[in-house]
This record gives sequence, structure tokens and C-alpha cells, in this order.
Amino acid sequence: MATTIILDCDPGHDDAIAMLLAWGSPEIDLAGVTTVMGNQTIEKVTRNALSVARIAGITGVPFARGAHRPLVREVETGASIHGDSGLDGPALPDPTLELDPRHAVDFIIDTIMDAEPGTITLVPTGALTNIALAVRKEPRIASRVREVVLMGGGVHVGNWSAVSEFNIVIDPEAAHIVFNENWPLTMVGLDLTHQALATPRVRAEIAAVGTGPARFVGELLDFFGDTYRQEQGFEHPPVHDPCAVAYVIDPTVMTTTRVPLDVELTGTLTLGMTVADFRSPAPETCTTQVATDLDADRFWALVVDALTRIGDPEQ
Ligand code: PIR
Ligand code: CA
Repeated sequence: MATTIILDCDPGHDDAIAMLLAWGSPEIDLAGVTTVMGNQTIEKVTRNALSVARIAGITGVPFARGAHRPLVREVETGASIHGDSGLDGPALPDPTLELDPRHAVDFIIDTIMDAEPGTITLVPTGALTNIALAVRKEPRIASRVREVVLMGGGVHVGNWSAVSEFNIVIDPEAAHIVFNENWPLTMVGLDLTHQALATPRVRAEIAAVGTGPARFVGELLDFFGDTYRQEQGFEHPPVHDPCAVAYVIDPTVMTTTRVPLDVELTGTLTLGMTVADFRSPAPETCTTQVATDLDADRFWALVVDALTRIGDPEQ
């Protein structure tokens, strides 16, 4: 049985690859794609999502635009990593899909409330603004989702400050709401995603697929690799967001540890830090876990398999 997900994203190079992984994997039924500001403005990331849909031949999946700014703070984009468009590098075709008329928050609520309880998995790969707004507007979704599997945070490392990760720190209040809600939550953070490196061997396997979408991924990784080298001193770029999708496809591709997690809202040096309490075994009531170790070979095999299945769709 496939797992039904809503991908809530801000494409974004790695978000685009997460979309391709979800669409090309038979273990996943993509119920919708929602967008949130982050890597770029809401206009830009929403257009990017629709362009990626065209490249991948995604049809029959609703796309809904979400929050244009964080709950409390001003918009802060990831242009230094993702460029002026949010998806710099490859040529982006004009979208062919129409947006769903609903706001992403209403789309998320409707989809969860209309489905059987326990069947929808939320996969946020951007700021948690839409998810926080959804659970505040319709609190019953908390007990109805199957689980939340998010890319964000990190226990031992940050990327937007010494201890904070971009998706959390750009809207820490939203993250605080989501981490403190009583639903199963898996944090696929930087501890994990920094093991998903697009090495030359991986790049060659993707190139060997030989299709338009695979070439698109190659061009994304060219740009992302360059900015990651210049801005973050990485030899090969970590491809964060598909890791959350990979966990839904096959949780055994990574190891996880159950631990209470919370989000720092008042620290001067630590705003947006995800704090894990490892002092004693997690209590029975703990609903959060953190991903720690990735089987990188199996992860990349999932990405290559998905690209192979997508093939060369009609434009
Ligand atoms: C932001 C991102 C990626 C790299 C940097 N340095 C900053 C975006 C990715 O789309 C991913 O979801 C997350 N935010 C990683 O921090
Ligand atoms: Ca993202």
C-alpha cells in the first residue's frame, strides 16, 4: 500500500528533487503539493513548483500556494544558496498546470479532514508556516494525520547560524507550534541530510539515466554544488529535502532515535535551535524522533529509481 503525502515545499533545488522522488516512487501517492515562502518569495517558489511539475510530467495532483511571510518575522530568503529565481541554473519552462484555488492551509485541512483518519503524512521541506496555521485553524488535524516527517533543524549543527537550520530559523514560532503539537513527528535534520552528498559517483549515476528530468537534476546540482562550495565550504552539496521523502518510502534507509524535541524562541545566540533532551530514556508520551544515520547508497538508489520511472514525459 502506498503512503499518501502532502509535500509542503519552497522549491528550491533540493525541494525540486524531493518532488521528483515523490512522483517517481510507487510507494508514494502524492495527494498535493503546497508552497511556502522560504528559499525565495511565495510567487517565485510557487512558479518553480509548477515548472518542476511540467518537467516531471506531474498531472492530476493539486498544487496550492501558501504563506507569503512568516508568522511573526519578516521574509528572509535563501537567495545566496538558491539564486534570484529560487531555482537558478536550469532553464525553467512556463507552467502548464493551474493552481488550486484554495490557500495551501485550507487545502491541507480539507485533504486531511476528507481522508480516513491516520492516512495522510505531511512532508514539510520548507518553513513550517502553513502547517502551523493549519493546525491552529483546524486542531482536529493533529489527531488525524498519520505523521509529520519534516526536513529541518538539527541536533549538532546549524547552517543559518552556528546552531540553527534555515527552515526552522526563518519562522521559529511556526516551528515551535509544529514541534509541540501532539502528533508523531520525525525530524530529518542536518545531522542526517549532511550525509546525503551528491558526490561525483552519484552525479554519474543520475546522468546515466539519460532523460530530460535527469539532466534537469544534473543542472540543479551544478548550481547548488557551486553555491554550497562558495557559501558553505562543502566539497559536494548535501541534498536535504529528498531525505524526508526517502524516510516515507522506506524508513529503514535511516536510523532514528526517539527524543523530546523543542524549538528555541528567546535565545540571543540560539534562536531557532532545535533542542533535543537526551538526558534520560524518552518518556512513553514522547511523540518526536530525530534521524541520525543514513544509508547513502540506498538513498541515492531510490532517487535514481524514481528518475528512471519518470522517464521522458511529454511536455
Ligand atoms: C537553505 C536551504 C538549503 C541550504 C541552505 N544553506 C539554506 C533550504 C533547503 O531547501 C532545505 O529545505 C533546507 N532549507 C536546508 O536548510
Ligand atoms: Ca526546502
